[in-house]
Amino acid sequence: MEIKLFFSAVLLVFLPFLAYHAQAVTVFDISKYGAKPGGEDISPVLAKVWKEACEATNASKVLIPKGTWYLSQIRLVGPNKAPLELEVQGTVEANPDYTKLPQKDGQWITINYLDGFTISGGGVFDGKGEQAWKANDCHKNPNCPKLPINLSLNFIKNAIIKDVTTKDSKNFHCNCISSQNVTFQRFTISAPGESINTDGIHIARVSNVKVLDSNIGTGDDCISIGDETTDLHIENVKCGPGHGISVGSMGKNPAEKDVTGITVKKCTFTGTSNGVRVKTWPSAPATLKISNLHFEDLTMNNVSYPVVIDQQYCPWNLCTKDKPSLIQISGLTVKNVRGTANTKEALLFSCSSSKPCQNVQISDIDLKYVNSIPANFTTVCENVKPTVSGKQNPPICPPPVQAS
Ligand SMILES: *C1O[C@H](CO)[C@@H](O)[C@H](O)[C@H]1NC(C)=O
Ligand SMILES: *[C@@H]1O[C@H](CO)[C@@H](O)[C@H](O)[C@H]1NC(C)=O
Ligand SMILES: *[C@@H]1O[C@H](CO)[C@@H](O)[C@H](O)[C@H]1NC(C)=O
Ligand SMILES: *[C@@H]1O[C@H](CO)[C@@H](O)[C@H](O)[C@H]1NC(C)=O
Ligand SMILES: *[C@@H]1O[C@H](CO)[C@@H](O)[C@H](O)[C@H]1NC(C)=O
Repeated sequence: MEIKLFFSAVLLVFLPFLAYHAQAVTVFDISKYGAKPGGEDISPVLAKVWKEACEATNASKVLIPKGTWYLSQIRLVGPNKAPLELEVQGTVEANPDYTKLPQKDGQWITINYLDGFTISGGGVFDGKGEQAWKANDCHKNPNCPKLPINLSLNFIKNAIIKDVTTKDSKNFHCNCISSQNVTFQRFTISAPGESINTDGIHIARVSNVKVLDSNIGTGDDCISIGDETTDLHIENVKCGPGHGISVGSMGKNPAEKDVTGITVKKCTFTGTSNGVRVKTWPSAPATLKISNLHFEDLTMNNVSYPVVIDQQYCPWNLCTKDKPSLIQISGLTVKNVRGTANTKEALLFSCSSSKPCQNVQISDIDLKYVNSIPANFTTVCENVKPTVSGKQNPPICPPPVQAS
């Protein structure tokens, strides 16, 4: 009886181990299913093997081997029945002419409704964006042509995106929307600084997302964070060129939901216009709360504005500033920020007059002006009373200078 029990226990402990080893990963190598490198569109073959891989009841892998592959456009949609990996060893190229996408209002590569998904392989998604940037004036023209996103991940759970590069996307390089438990690791994004509106990763309506050990250089925000984001952890990311890591812009849509739990840690910003930034529009209807933001151990190399809370965000005069933002920011810690800045107002805390920032703690700020320290290197503080400790270079929220 006792011995039987013992053996059952042993079996229980080892069963998962045996099952793991019995399951071979089925590999769908697109080159073995008729895809050819060079100019021929791989999307029909990729769509076909993707369907099979999703149906597989054992773990499977879709492999895009070494070589240069042309992909017109694709939607890789689940559900998947077992863990599924997309291994990209080669370079996958888009058509340089974005008007040639078969689905005009679609993205280049859309990946939806997967649970237990991995992208890996060390390969490159090359969005061939150069022509499209010239057409892009969306930052100032509401009727601008809508450009495709490079890699659009939506409704993804328990996923890892690692060791891939996206290059010269026509618009946002990558978005990750309505997803849970997604880790981006060693994810490289590159586009020239002059490319317009090519946010590196746009993240919104997600929980438990991590961006780790990644290198992001682009023409807009390295990472932009939209509403309904909870528990986002960004660590060891190098950002530049670009506009930094931004929460928002927020406020224009009354349905926007709260953002909470954003950590940006051990990141380096080089030659960017901002480091970390929160931006909300004035005279805008949304009343969401933005809370628990932790910006710590950040290195700035010649950054214009290393830390920015801008509740009067109004670029290109696209708004009026007569009414304050209705968005409450609270629970902000800014800790151990060092390096160099190239504007005199290196730190900007411009909170809303209707919802002053609450529970703000600032410690160990050690920034130098990139050339020499001008007498008025300072912090702008509006509607905020932070708790300050440690180093204060520049002075944090100094009292206004008395007119003599
Ligand atoms: C490429 O960028 C555009 C930007 O609009 C985005 O909408 C689209 O989802 C992206 N495609 C992929 C595959 O990310
Ligand atoms: C799928 O896994 C089962 C065990 O779970 C195994 O018996 C079977 O051979 C596997 N099939 C393939 C195609 O690998
Ligand atoms: C998150 O996803 C990873 C990768 O699929 C998985 O190993 C891990 O168990 C998931 N975590 C949770 C809390 O579900
Ligand atoms: C700092 O950046 C500015 C542009 O933002 C540039 O003009 C300047 O040369 C840079 N200085 C150094 C020392 O890199
Ligand atoms: C800071 O000092 C410079 C001269 O060094 C001056 O041109 C500038 O107007 C000053 N800025 C402010 C905000 O006082």
